[in-house]
Amino acid sequence: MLIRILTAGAAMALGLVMAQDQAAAHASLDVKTASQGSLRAAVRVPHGCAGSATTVVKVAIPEGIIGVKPAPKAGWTVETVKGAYAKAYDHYHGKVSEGVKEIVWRGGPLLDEHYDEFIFVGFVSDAFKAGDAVPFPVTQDCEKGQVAWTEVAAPGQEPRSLKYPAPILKIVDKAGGDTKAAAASLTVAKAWARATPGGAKVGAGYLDIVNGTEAGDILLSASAEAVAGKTEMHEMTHEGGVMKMRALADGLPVPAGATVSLKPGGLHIMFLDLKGPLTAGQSFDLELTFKTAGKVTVPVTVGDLAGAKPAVDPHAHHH
Ligand SMILES: [Cu+2]
Repeated sequence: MLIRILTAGAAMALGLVMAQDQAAAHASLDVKTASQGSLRAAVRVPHGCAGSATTVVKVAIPEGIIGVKPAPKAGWTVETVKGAYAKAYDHYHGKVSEGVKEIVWRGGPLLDEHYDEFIFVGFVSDAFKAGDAVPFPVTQDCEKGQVAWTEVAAPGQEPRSLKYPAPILKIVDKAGGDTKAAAASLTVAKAWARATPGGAKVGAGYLDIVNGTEAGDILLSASAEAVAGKTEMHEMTHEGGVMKMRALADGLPVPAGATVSLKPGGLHIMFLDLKGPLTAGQSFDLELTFKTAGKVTVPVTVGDLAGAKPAVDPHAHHH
């Protein structure tokens, strides 16, 4: 070993450098987590290949990450390798079954003592669920040599034990991914909406708001721009034997520690000026704004749910 012939001081210095390398040496992504929907990430290249300058950076796009586009980069050319996906994925208003599977930036050289980032955008499809760890294998070609950051931890294996780990993107829930809400432990769950008949201009949505914090909060407003021109919070009241509903103009209070359930026949989210029918199986984003927790976006799934339909349908003669 080289270390044997070094002085103690030099060996210590070398050890220190190696320790710093261990902490920051791997190729990585600048974002650690993402939820379903649009993605922007940059591959970080921290050094060359054993001192040699980097001239090629290749990123393999995992199955299920779709609609990928690289950002051009000064001093580098960029090319993509396209191909068929394993299946067709929902992507905004349609389906996609092929796209970019690899990005190759060529240029530089990026010196070993320098650092750079290589940006791409894409879309996290519904092939992933919260908790998934998605590897983005990266290969660096240098003037001399190559480094392949392509190792993926086997089940039960400690990722930190890998010498050349592939950068990992962790998939998180949309609601849980909202840091403000997550920090305050206010969550929204079980969001669904009823399917609507063709010509209907209104629809109703239901969900649970779980306030795990020690302070009361207020749901101030709701928005579902993808499907409705206007979205309100409504409550049901009995007036002279007739059920009526009323917009909660001052918001919907969510007491500390409480779960407020919006369900058929009671509190609900009202979608007005529908842009089209809500069809069973469809999913759309609902953005809720809380006084304290801030914005929380949840996916709403449309069910036909004939059984959940209240005996009296107040919407039929209200709006
Ligand atoms: Cu209503």
